[in-house]
Amino acid sequence: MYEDKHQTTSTMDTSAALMTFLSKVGLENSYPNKLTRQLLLEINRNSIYDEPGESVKTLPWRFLRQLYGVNAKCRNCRHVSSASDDDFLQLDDYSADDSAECNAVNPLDLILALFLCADSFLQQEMALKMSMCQFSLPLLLPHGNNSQRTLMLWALRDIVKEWCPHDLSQSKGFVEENIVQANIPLFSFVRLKNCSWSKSQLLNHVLSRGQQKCNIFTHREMEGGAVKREIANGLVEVCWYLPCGSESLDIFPNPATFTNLRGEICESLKEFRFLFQVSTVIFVCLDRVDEDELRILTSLQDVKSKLFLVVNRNGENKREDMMSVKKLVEELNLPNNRVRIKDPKLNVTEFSKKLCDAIKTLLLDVNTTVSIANMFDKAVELDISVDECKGNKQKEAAQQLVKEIGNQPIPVYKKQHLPLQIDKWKRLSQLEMDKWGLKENMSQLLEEEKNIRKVQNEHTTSTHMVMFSEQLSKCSREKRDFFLKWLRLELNAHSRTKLSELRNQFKEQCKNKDVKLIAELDQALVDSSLGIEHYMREMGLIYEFSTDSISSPIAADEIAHLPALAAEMLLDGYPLELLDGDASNIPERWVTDVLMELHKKVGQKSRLLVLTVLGVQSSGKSTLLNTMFGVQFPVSSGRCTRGAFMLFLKVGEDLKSELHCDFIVVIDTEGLKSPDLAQLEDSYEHDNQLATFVIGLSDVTIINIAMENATAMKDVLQIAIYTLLRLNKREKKTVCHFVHQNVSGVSAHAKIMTERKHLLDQLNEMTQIAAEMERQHSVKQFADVLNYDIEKNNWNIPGLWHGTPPMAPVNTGYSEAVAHFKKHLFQMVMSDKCNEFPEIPEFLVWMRSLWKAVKCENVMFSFRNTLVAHAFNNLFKEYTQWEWEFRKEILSWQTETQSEILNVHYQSDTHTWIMLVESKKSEASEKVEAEEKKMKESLNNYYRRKEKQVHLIENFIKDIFQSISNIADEIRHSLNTTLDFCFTLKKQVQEIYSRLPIDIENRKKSLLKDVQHCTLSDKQLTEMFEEMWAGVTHQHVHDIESLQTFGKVSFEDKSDHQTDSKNDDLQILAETITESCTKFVLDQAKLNTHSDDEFTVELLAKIDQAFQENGKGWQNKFEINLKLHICGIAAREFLKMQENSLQFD
Ligand SMILES: Nc1nc2c(ncn2[C@@H]2O[C@H](COP(=O)(O)OP(=O)(O)O)[C@@H](O)[C@H]2O)c(=O)[nH]1
Ligand SMILES: [Mg+2]
Repeated sequence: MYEDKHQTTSTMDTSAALMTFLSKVGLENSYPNKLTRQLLLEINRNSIYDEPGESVKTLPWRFLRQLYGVNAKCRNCRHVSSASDDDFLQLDDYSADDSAECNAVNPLDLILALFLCADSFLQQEMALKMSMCQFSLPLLLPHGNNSQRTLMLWALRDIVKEWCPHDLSQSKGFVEENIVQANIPLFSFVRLKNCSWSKSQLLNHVLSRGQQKCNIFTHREMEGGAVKREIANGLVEVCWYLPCGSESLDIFPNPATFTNLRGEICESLKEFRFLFQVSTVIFVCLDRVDEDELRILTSLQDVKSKLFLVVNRNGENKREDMMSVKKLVEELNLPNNRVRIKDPKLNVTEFSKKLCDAIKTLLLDVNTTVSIANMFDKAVELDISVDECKGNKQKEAAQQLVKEIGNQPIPVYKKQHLPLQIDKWKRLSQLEMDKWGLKENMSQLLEEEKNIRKVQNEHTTSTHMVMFSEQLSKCSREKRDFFLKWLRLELNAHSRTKLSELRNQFKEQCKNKDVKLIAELDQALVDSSLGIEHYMREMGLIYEFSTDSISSPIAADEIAHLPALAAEMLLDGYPLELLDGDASNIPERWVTDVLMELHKKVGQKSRLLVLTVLGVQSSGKSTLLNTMFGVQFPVSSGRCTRGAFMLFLKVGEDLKSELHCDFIVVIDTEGLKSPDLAQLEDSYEHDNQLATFVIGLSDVTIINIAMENATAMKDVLQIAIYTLLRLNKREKKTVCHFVHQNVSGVSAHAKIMTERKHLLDQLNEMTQIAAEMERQHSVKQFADVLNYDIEKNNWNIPGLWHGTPPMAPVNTGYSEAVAHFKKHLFQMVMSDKCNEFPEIPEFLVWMRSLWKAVKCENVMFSFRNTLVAHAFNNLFKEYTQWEWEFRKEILSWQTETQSEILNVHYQSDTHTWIMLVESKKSEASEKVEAEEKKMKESLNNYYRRKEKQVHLIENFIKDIFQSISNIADEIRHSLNTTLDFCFTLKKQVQEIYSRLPIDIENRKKSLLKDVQHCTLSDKQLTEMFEEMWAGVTHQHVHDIESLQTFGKVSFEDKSDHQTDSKNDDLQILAETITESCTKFVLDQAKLNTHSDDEFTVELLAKIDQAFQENGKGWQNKFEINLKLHICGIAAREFLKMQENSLQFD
């Protein structure tokens, strides 16, 4: 009875106190749960300039922003007026002190208020960032649902920790687990009314023994800690002790959970009861025991095994106090080792050691462990609400999906359920690239490509994909968010064991330097990862390959609606995969349509500033972006997803005009190969391609360098510069910032400067070589290609952790350096007054053409760096010369032979020709063989010349020999075809000539028949005869004339139609067709991808189509003339192009 009354009044008091506090800090309108993470992702003045505000109402926002930048200083709640408090002796002015007090805020109150105002997703993110700062987190939140205390299970769901228990440390193993799911002993700390020490401070002392002192719990000695708490009593906080595996650093060999109840137990009986039930041991801190407390404690069950008293012998009435403690101990029959008494002679640090030893002993014979997830039922039983409900539809859907994966290995599962992204898609990308190289037969490539597209289109969508896209498209936005979050959690949990095992092996092998195994493990890591991004990728591919005739269970209109869905998700802050790094391919249609939808959704206001980060894998790129922008790119120690992901961050109204853009697009890249892997594969293609593409795409590129891998970065940069030079398309240069990780600001400035100069010198030198190769004489240095200033664009960022993880908090130096970098980066963008950023449609055009160009430059990407490329280029120049001689030789032989064949007397019999052609064919084959041999000889000789740095390109020699053989094969094939063609032609001509006399005779007869029945003048007769004669001869012989004579002057229709107006119309038609076809010819000539035959067929088809579209009503002659005219133009353009390309090479 007493308890209930007590609780009701206190509930009323506290909710009034809560509202007062919320309005004091300006959060009254955000309560309950109205703040979203989207609010914090906006780029605005406040998010860039982190300055204390004027009023106490700015505190929550500043806290959140700093927390988003994982700055552990965020708990120092200061605003301008509190910061300027002075400490003058104010003996007689007590009122001034009061007003300062009423404007001050206890950090714990602020954190609690923010948790109460945040929505489920923001709560999770706050918890995640707080745990990175090693802050305690709320476990039981007072004033939650209907003023109830709430168990914060959902809010902690996202936290994953790694630790190394000592029994595993021998095997170098570690445990990686979702912290709410881990079964760990739980130690709770509570206090009685009379307790003269800060148990939070005591706990901090205990937990940071062994390492630097850290303030896990806020306490009275901290900044703002002395301010009276207004709402936070009844809050239960939680933190974890996790061993790192080192005996000298770890205070306990195994993990342990610690909770801390704020306020005395009498005021929070429910919380206390809950803790008592779930804890392994509960530590009660006290000076003395009051009567009602005695009653509460003695009424508990099983108290002997759970209770531990921590007594401070300190008060004025020491004797009396100790008597009350003694009474309690006797009543509970508590053994001696369950009581620790602090002597006034000991200070807190010394006492914490004793307590630490006691806990260690307790840990040794623990037999009850508990996970937070398992507290659910206990909470419900005790009438404590939980922040996630049972029977949540989205959770069930996600669980169902993951359950169905079952024990299948992930690679097998992916093949079955996400088939579009497996080999075919990869092959398609390879085909695309081969098309630009000179590797294989074009028509074969095109055919294969067509087939793959067809197969991809006909794939029936797997049941899991149907389920996935239904959950995304049929639910409300909030439900969708929940589904995706659950799915991510479930998938991570599902693959965690396997992945962490692989990662462990990977780390081991990196030490052993077994490169082959390393590469295998790297591939296994990629194959075994499964995340939301794989489902999203599949969704994109379903769209990419869909045509109107689809046979998938997802209906056509639903597929059509996918881009809108993805655009919505982009605006909600989900990343979009731009470049699929597993397949090195971009689903262009998908990306284009998604971004165009987004463009529509934002009312066509979509100027984009693109910012990219580039660096070796696991060099902290994602961590850097997450810290800078408060985003959540996946962070892990081994690479799982490859490629580039883009995120859209809105720019606030206050900055749009200064930044000249509406969105900041942040692109995170997979990371270039680590040196371990680079040794193995001599193919640098993928890295170089990725780097060039993202640098070319971005306005700002951050080059992330950890000292140990600067060389790898340098190599990639060179190739990127080279390619960018070659592409030479954009007027505006990408701004380039170098971020040096793990370098503190003060460390030997001079030495660092020398190193940077050295790096820049090398880059300059390479740029010069590249510029020389590309004959771009205006380019003299690195800064001519990328916008870079050695003084201004270098940033030092100290190490991420302050101490040894997992107990180390994020180094404040790290977060401040990142915030500083961010501020200056944006200031530099703003200071450039002539910045103009493209809107989405323009960006897309650029992206597509860049990607195409990057694919064309494929050859370039196989080089490690510019020196190699240079050496190769020199060889290539000579190679082209040899090839040209080869072709020239064959061509002149061919022309000669052709005319020889055509000139054979037409009456010779077929047999003679066949003999002739056969002998010519074998002559051709000998000719080609001889030339091939000559060319290979030249190559051999080249490799014997030392001055050409041939040692750099030794590993290419096999390929080049092969490509000479390929050329020979190709020429042989084409020669044979030409000879066959000659033969056919000759045969046709023969037939025409043999038919000619009969033909003339027939026509003559019919003409005479006509003449007999009509009266025509002589002139008319002559004309008719002429026409007939022309008809007979022209029809057959025309096509033998050389094309060179056609298309030199503008087209004139020589056929005569009935009327002038008809002639005018035809002239216009002819000009239109000529114009459109010439454009087509020029485009094709530039691309230079088709063989001549293929191209001519295509061109003629195009002309035919144009004729068809314009009806009929002209003579065949007109059609033929126009075709000849256009083919003449085409022939000359191609010749010109070939000459150019020879000159260029
Ligand atoms: N020691 C240390 N670890 C870091 C630093 N930056 C990031 N990490 C850790 O390195 C791992 C890989 O980081 P991540 O950001 O995923 O690297 P990415 O592959 O380049 O994106 C993570 O476990 C990070 O916590 C750093 O400066 N020092
Ligand atoms: Mg990353």
